Amino acid sequence: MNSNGNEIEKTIVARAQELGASLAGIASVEDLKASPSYKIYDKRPFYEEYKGVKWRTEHKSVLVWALVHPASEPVLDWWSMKVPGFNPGNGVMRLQSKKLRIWLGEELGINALSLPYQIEYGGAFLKDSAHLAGLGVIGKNNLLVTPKFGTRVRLRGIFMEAELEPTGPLDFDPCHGCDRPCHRACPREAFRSGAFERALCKKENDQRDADAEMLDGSIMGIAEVSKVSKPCRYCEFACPVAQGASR
Ligand code: B12
Repeated sequence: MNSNGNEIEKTIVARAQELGASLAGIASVEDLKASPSYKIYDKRPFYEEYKGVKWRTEHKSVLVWALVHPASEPVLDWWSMKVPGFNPGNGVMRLQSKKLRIWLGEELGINALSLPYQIEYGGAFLKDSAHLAGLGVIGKNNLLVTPKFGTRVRLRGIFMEAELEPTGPLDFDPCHGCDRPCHRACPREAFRSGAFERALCKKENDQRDADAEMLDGSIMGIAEVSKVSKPCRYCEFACPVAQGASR
């Protein structure tokens, strides 16, 4: 525990929750740099636009939060180029991010940077961040599994110019003893080797992009009709953890 007794960390987490975060926590950027995704991605980036991460020395901590995406609200996850943030869930989280960044500066004097979603445009690996911050752990479905909402959450992050005490990781082992319905649920058998194979998962989601349909703006919370694709959620919905809280 640091000398302030974790008061700042608690205040920041509480503020994120007041602004609508379902879960929130803090990780150290130093730990994030050493996390598995960065090790792999720098050697083998998936997107041509990715030119490596420009870590700024002032960015010491990352605030990461989750928004529950229950099965009953599928639209939160649907993609349209016309929706701010590309899907309604991201739209909500972008606004939360802006409010948190301004609040951090004005109330706590902490300079902060709202992170974009995409890695290739300067985003951070959010599952690794959330694991380190104690929101949950990475499960056998390759997703963050949280004790409170299972995998049915979406993530967002902010870099902060302050050395803060990490709020995680968590002592939680939800996949132990589970017979992996997530693996069996995949329509492309992306877990056939026992581990997640991105190319197979991507095929399914690329097909769903190709099958995008024109939907009325009222469904997506915008004024006009737009082309909408519905990303796959089979591995997520199959996870038995906390289903009752994210139905
Ligand atoms: C590109 C991307 C995709 C691509 C590629 C997926 C991939 N995993 O490579 C595609 C389109 C295929 C995709 C699919 C999906 N995605 Co996606 N995706 C992303 C994005 C933008 C970057 C992920 C990435 O490139 N990872 C890099 C590669 C190297 O890592 P990885 O495969 O994820 O695996 C690493 C981690 O698991 C980590 N790890 C494993 N064990 C451990 C243990 C510890 C201790 C730590 C610290 C880390 C760690 O190390 C692995 C690498 O070795 C993130 C958003 C973000 N900014 O982070 C969302 C994100 C990961 N996706 C998300 C979701 C929900 C999905 C889908 C369910 C589709 C959907 N409905 O949106 C599927 C699920 C696929 C799956 N089972 O992993 C959520 C995850 C939420 C959660 N609960 O975890 C994120 C965070 C976006 C969000 N809106 O919140 N995705």
